[in-house]
Parts: sequence; structure tokens; C-alpha cells
Amino acid sequence: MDNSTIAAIATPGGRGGIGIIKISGPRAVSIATTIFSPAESKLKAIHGKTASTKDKTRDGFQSHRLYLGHIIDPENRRVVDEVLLCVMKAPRSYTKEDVVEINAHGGQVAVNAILELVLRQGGRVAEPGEFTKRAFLNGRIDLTQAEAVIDIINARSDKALKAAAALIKGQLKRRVEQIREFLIAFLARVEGSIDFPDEVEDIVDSRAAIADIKACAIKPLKQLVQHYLDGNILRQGLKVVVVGRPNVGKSSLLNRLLQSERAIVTAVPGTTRDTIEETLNIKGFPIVLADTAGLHDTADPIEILGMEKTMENIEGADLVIFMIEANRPLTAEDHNIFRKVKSKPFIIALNKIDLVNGENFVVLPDPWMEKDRVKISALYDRGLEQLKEKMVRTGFGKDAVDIETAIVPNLRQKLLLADSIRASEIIIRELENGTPMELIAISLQEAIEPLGQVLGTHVKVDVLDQIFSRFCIGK
Ligand SMILES: Nc1nc2c(ncn2[C@@H]2O[C@H](COP(=O)(O)OP(=O)(O)OP(=O)(O)O)[C@@H](O)[C@H]2O)c(=O)[nH]1
Ligand SMILES: [Mg+2]
Repeated sequence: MDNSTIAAIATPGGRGGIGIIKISGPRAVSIATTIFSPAESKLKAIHGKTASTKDKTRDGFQSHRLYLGHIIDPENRRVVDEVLLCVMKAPRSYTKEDVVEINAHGGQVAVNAILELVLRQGGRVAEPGEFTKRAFLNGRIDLTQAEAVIDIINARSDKALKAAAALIKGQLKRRVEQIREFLIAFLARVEGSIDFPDEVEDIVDSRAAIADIKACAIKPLKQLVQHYLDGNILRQGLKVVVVGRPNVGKSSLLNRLLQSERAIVTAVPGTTRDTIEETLNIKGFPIVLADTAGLHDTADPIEILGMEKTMENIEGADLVIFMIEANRPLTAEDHNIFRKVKSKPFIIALNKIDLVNGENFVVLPDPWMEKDRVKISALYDRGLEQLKEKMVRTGFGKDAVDIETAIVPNLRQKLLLADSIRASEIIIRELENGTPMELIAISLQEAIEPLGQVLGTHVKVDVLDQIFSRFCIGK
């Protein structure tokens, strides 16, 4: 175990009210003592009672109390900043080591100066995710919880945040542990039957065993993998692409949903040349909305490139909003676009409904009428609530609301769960075929091992490094 004391700025860069410097490791408290001068000589805590002699240690800091004072450069006694400082003594801290947090007031310059002082006193700069890595290595959290910290940092919406929060509470861990324990108990029975071959039939009745493995391993594992597929959209955002011929109002819709003039809108067809992507939060769901170049026949090389991009975007979309003008008959271009998007989940948006006067309402062919439709005016903000609702319902399914309470694994975990499913399915085939127990025991180990890797009980060091490098510094 690394014995160094690490430090980092835990708040994002830029101009903010306060910045936090975090220190963790055996020297954290002594560094704090060297550079911190309390406002009151007896290190009186701001919150809570004054330290009693019982829980006050030699350094004078009471754990989990805030102290007001100054950071002073010990070399020249210069005051660097006025701060609030908190010491969290091991093991009651995030990393289970001694942790010091310094809330500085003086902006980025002061924060950097304090970090530099800490480093001069023998701390070293923390690697990305190193605080959380220590929390994991010191046994405070398991790997599923550590990985959930990354998801919380990166969460793009409220729903994604709640899904990650469920992991932090250790729910994935408990579910995977249950499955793993079942398989280990089963392995014990199989090994028993190898040692006592005469009792094979009694110990492993293959029909009951197959039913057990299906119910207690394969089914719950598959459920978790399904949650990954659902939850992935929560992490990455649902990719929604707005397509239509030029001038129907695609960019106007993007701007209206973003509530900003992000894309250029003009009455000239072919205004948008390149795809514009923005992340939106619609009813708590993350949506990555792409405005595209209008699709039509043209010889303009720039427009052709733009349209190629539009086609690529349709390919990669989770959901397409196919926009037409409500106040005009369909054109050949509209029909062409319909053919391009018809294999995708899509919603027809009939825009410019404000220009419809009773006679000029577009007539849609029968196959179009079967599709989900919504009448909108991007310009006058009409029908957009219905459009948002349809986007969420089509994109996230009607069970969308349940996702937040579901246990959502990440890609690494999902791949391991899939390995375990594959091995479990082999076990079933082997049981059906009367394969010797020695071989079944090997397959069982192959089903158990990936689950240990999910939990972090059997993970290689390079895998750990890779996981924690996805964090930002200071976490
Ligand atoms: N009356 C009315 N005009 C609209 C509406 N939506 C867009 N427009 C107008 O239609 C014109 C084209 O709008 P854009 O948003 O640039 O259309 P686009 O589909 O992005 O066009 P391209 O980028 O050329 O493909 C602009 O003059 C908009 O003001 C609407 O709901 N009602
Ligand atoms: Mg446009």
C-alpha cells in the first residue's frame, strides 16, 4: 500500500467563491499543523463544543470540526488566505486515512498557492481518482461503489444521478454477491460429488440444478445486463436527430428547446451546413439533440458533405424527429426522407402549425398516419410539451420512470456479467449432457470469477488503474 500523502484541488477551476484543497494520508494532519494558524489560540471549533481534553489529540485538532484561521507560509510567515479547515481522522474519513480539507476564500490564485505549500511540506499531487481508489483499497467501498462515484461526477441529468446513487448505496454489490454466493454453494456441492462419487445422484440432481441455475444466476444476471442497456441511455443521453428538408424549421426547434439562439435560422433554405449537437435535460432525462443539414437534391459540395453527415447521424440515432411543414403539400424530398428514416424509431413533427388556415393542412399518406405525430410551431412555441413527452416516452420506454430505482451496471461490469451468463449457460448444457462433474466444476469457476471482478475482490492492478484514471483529479 502506498504510504504517501496526497493532495489536490477538489473544486473545478475558474472563478468561484471558494476552492477546496483535500489532503489524505499519514502526514495530512502534520502538514495542516505546519501551515495553519487558527483564529483563536486554543483551536476552538466553530461548530460544536470546544474540544475536550479527552478527544483532543496532540495536534490539537478535534476530528470533524471546522476551524477558522489563516494559511501561513512557514518560510516567510506571509498570510496566504483566510480559510476554514476541517480534519477528519482515520478511519472516519472518505479514504479511511487522515484527511484534511481546506476551504479557501481567495479564489484560484490562493487555492493554487495553498496546494503548492502543501506539496512543499511533503505531500504529492493526487492522481485522478486516487482519493476514491484509496477508499476502495482501504475497504471503505467496493468497486461497484467506487465506479458509481465516476457516474455521479459525470451524470448528465437527475435520473442518471439517481441511478448512480443507487450503486453508491451498494445495491449492485449486494445483487452480484447473492448470485456469486449461490454459484459458490453450487460449486461446493459439485466438488462434494467429485469426492463422494457414490452419492452423485443425491447431491446434484441435474434437473433441479438446471432450474436453480436458471432462476438464481442466469435470470438475475440477464436482468442486470438489460438494465445496462436501458441505463446506458441515461449515462450517455438519448441521441435524437432532427431531420427534414431545408427550411422546415429544424434549427428553430433546436433553439426553442435549448432556449437560446444556438443555431443560425434564416428564411434561406440550406442554412445549416453542419450537424450541431447539444445536450438537453428534458423532464429529467438527458437528451443529445442534433440539428442537421436539410436533405434535398443539390450540387453544392458543402451541402452534400453536410447531408452525408446527416445520414451518418440518422444511423447512430436512438430516435429521429422527422420534420415536415404542416402548411404545405409533401414534396418528393419528404418522401425520400421518410424512406431513409422508416427503419428507425421516429416521430413526425408537423411544424409551422401557426401557418395552417384550415385549407392548406398537409395530407399524409396512410403509412405515415400509423406513425407517432405531433403538431408544433417552433417559432411560436406550440405543441412542444407534447413533443417532449413523446420523445421521452418513445426514447426511454414507458418504464422510464423505473430506471432510476433500477441497478444499472457500467460497461466493464456488464461485460463481466455477460461472461458469467455465458459460462452459466455452458453449465446448463453440460448438466443436460451428463458431462463429468470435474468439467462442470471448471465451468462453474468460470461463472464465478467474473462476478468477483465486478465486486473488486479479484481485480488485476492494471484494471484498477484504468478504472480510477477515468476520474477527475481531486476525487
Ligand atoms: N411561421 C413559422 N415559421 C417558422 C417556424 N419554424 C421555423 N420557421 C421559419 O422557417 C425558416 C427556416 O427555419 P430554420 O429553422 O432555419 O429551418 P431549417 O430546417 O433549420 O433549415 P435548413 O438549415 O436550411 O435545413 C425561418 O425563417 C424560420 O423563422 C414556425 O413554426 N412557424
Ligand atoms: Mg437549419
